[in-house]
Amino acid sequence: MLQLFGYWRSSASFRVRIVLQLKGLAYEQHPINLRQGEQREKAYRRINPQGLVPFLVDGDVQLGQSVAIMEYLDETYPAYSLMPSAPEARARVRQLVNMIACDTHPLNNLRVLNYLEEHFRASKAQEADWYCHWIDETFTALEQLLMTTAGVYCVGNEVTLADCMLVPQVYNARRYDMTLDDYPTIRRIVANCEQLQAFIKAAPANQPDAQG
Ligand SMILES: N[C@@H](CCC(=O)N[C@@H](CS)C(=O)NCC(=O)O)C(=O)O
Repeated sequence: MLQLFGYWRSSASFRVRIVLQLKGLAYEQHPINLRQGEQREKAYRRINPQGLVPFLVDGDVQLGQSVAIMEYLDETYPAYSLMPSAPEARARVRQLVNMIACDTHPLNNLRVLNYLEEHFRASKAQEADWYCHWIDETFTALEQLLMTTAGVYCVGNEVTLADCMLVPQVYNARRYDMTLDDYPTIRRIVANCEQLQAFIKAAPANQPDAQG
């Protein structure tokens, strides 16, 4: 069975859980408690030297990085494909994926926030400002782009990897009480995704390691 090392509130783990659920793949979860720093311990670094979640084990295949994992799953388990077939639409999905994976999430990761606090004495309020600033930057551009690409979902009327990225990023925004009033298209797409069982089952609150 597939093995997923992750954490309930990790948005990168959430992305992978959505893909697993959409494809109906059975998997075993191995929670790594990020708040307790388990990701940095030797035992976990032996599994993933980068000390980050998620991490997937599929037999002999051992893989870190959520986007690589999602693409691997999509290519290895093609039922319920999460990429369109037309090159332009595929590129569009990748553009949206990268806006979140490369230009937003890394700036707001736990280790980045910890570094701001430890090395620059950032207060919790400054950290929140930083966090929301980078989400706003991307969501402003994303909103414009989605107005031209979206149907029911980010690109047309089928769920793609872009939706598997967007919903966890909106989860992060909500954790910081962002209203998302300026992003009606993002809100509409996320509401559509959140009707699907796969997104509900993959949601942080529904994970075995979820804490109140
Ligand atoms: N680019 C990586 C990012 C992974 C990542 O940063 N995961 C976060 C949780 S969402 C993590 O493990 N953080 C631990 C830390 O910052 O110490 C991916 O997409 O998998």
